Parts: sequence; structure tokens; C-alpha cells
Amino acid sequence: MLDVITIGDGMVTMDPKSSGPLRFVHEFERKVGGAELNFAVGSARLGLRTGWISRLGKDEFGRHILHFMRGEGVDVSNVEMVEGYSTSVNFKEVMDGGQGRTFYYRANSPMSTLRPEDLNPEMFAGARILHVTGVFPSIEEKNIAIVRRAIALAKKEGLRISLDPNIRLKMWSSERAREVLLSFLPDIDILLTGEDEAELLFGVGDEKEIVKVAESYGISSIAIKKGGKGAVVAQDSEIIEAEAVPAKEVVDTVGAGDGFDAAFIYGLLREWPLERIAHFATLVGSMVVSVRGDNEGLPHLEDVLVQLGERSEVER
Ligand code: KDG
Repeated sequence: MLDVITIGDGMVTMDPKSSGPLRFVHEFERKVGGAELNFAVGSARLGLRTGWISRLGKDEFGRHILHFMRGEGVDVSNVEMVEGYSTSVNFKEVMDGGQGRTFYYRANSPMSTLRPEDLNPEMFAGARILHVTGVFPSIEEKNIAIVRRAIALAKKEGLRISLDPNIRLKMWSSERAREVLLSFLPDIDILLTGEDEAELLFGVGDEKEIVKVAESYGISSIAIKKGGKGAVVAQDSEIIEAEAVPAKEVVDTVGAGDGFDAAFIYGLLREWPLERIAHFATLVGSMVVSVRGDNEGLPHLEDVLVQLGERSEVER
């Protein structure tokens, strides 16, 4: 039985070996990425039993991603390799300071062969949380119906539903993103959003207002992620400002939000007090940005406990 399930595209990520404009980068490291994939890795590293629904090309890159995910301990029994499709690729541009851009080669992804009726209802039985993001529904119109069916299957089995809007304006317009993501909200229990995304969705920038609008949809747990400024989290009319945990060095901000999500959900499932969840998730986000790569910095539970001073580390 699984603790969390997520669904989305996995990509080979070409990570530049030097910072600066992509057109001048000559050497890359082949890594893997994808918002939902990163979330699955982050959850598994914290010790959650994690299932990932995906389709990969039946090619060398697809094999690499499958081996990587299996090696991370993610349940890949609902990942299929599709003949005749190329695994998606993503080139990253990283500027000094860790910010950057992404260039996708993900049209006609192997996920385009997945239909809503292909979802396996058995996977949801006994699981606890379904985590969806705005990335997968942005890739293709029919993915919206897949997310709706995943939500329906999850609700039938009593899972809580978590959403990270993860709005990628390279993939869809802000109007369409808003329309689709708002239509998911009445079924969402946990909203883990960036502050700009919340503003785009709700048209309000003040955190208390954001929480109020989210609660009006029946959402019970809310986190507003503010990057280097920490986070605001709310649950059962308790609102907490979590201070940012300064990163040792910010080298690559991609994946920090996915790490925050995994950590937040870990804390919720452990039924921790909100303050501990907020600090834990913020700490995980800051650990991610100090390592290059979309998921290389996602910590194992022991690493976080060491940072929290709850476990000691013997170096030699
Ligand atoms: O959240 C990080 C992801 O966005 C990254 O790993 C890949 O750009 C990506 C995407 O759209 O999934």
C-alpha cells in the first residue's frame, strides 16, 4: 500500500556544466527531471511509500529514468515504456545565483498515449494522498481529463488530494492555467502554491486573503511558498509564518518547490504540529537549492534530522 501517488511526465534533463546563456554552453550532464518525478523522489527519500504513474519512451533515456526511479525506491509498477515514442528532454539554463530558464523538447511525449481509462484503480486502494501538479495538465488538453479521473479514483478510496499549481507559462496561457486549476480546487484538500501562482489564481496577493479564498473552496491545508522569504502555512484557522532557512549557497533553485511539497506531505502524514511541518518543509526547500540538479539535493530523512539537530552525524 502506498502513502502517496503522483502522476506526470519524466524527462531527461540536460544540466549545463557552466552557468550563463544556453547558447554558449557546450557541455551538459545528463540528469532527470519533471515536477512530479522530483516530488516522487523527494517523498521516497523521506521514507514515504511512493507510486509514480507515467509513460516513458522505450529508448535508452526511458530505461535510464526507469532505473533511476526504481533505484530511488519509487513504485514504478504503473510506469510503462512505449514503443515508437521518444522520452522527453529538457535543457536547463542556469545563471549565476541559481535562477534560470528551461527549454523543453516534450511535444508528443510518451505520456500522450495515456488515456483516463488506463489509470489502474487498484493502485489507489489503501493509499493516503494523491499529489497532482499543474505541469502534467499543461502538456496536453487530454491530460486534464486524466487528472480528473485520478482525483475521482482517489476520492473514491478516501485519499486526500494535494495540488501544486506549478504554473509553466511556456506550456499554457495564464488564462487557461487559471481556468483549469480553479476547476480542480473544489476537490483539493492540500494546496501547495508559489506566492505568484496564488496571485495569478486568486487575484489577491495578501497571504491572509489567499488563505481565505483557498478555504472558501474547502481546502484544509495551505502552504504559500515564498522561496528565499520562507513560507506561510495555514490549517484549521491557524496561520504560521515560517522563516526562510538560509541555504549554504544557492546554486540551482529548480526542484525546491517539489522538495517543499514532499516534506510538507511527509509532515502531514506524520500528523506533526503545523509549525514543525512548516519549518521542516522550508528546510528541505533550502537544502535543494544548494545542490545542482532538479532532484539531487532532495534530502533523505536522516539528512534533514541532522540539519534539525535531532540526529548527529559522524563524519569520519
Ligand atoms: O519543478 C521542477 C520541474 O519543473 C523540473 O524538474 C522540470 O521544468 C520542469 C517541468 O516542467 O516539469
